[in-house]
Amino acid sequence: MAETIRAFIAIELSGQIKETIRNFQERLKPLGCDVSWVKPENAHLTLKFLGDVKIKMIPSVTETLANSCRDLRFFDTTLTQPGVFPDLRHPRVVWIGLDDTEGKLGQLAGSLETALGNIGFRKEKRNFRAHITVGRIRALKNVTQLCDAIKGFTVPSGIKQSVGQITLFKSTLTPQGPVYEPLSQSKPG
Ligand code: 2AM
Repeated sequence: MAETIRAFIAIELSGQIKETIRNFQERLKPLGCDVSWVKPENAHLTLKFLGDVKIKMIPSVTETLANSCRDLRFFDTTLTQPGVFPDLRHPRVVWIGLDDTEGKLGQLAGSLETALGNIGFRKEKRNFRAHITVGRIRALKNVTQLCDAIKGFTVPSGIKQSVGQITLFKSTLTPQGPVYEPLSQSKPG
């Protein structure tokens, strides 16, 4: 069987954003919900989840990312308010948003989707939503309190994230949680 690695493409986050995520989680943790919290140092904005990739495909993934980045111009986005997927009545994923009112993040994710589709990766069926997952709800325990606290949390305004580099990550699932390792970084041309 071919050797594979689990991989995804993401934007790495600033220290200030990770600190905001930590503060948000600290507000929610005492509510006693059954949530798997993302370690703030591991938090990222996923642009494309690749799943299991044959190791011999990695160079062509890296080349595709470099080509997709060639036309990218640096831009800034800002942190927006938190929310849940799929909705407040059935919360499964707790996230904090990144502003994409100009659609630049969506365009970046879309161009990666197309370029990676051309080398055989399956297209994502869900529409891109610019979000940072901060927790995954394991069981519906105390979720009303959790959702109230999420609605009541205000992310400070003006927390910036520059988008000028995308990272290909290897993800290793361990009993202590996922371990992410950057494999390559692509910057605008
Ligand atoms: P998320 O931020 O939207 O939750 C690394 O595992 C990242 O890949 C996760 O942060 C998650 O993005 C995304 N991911 C993991 N498993 C996935 C799957 N089966 N389908 C789509 N995205 C997935």
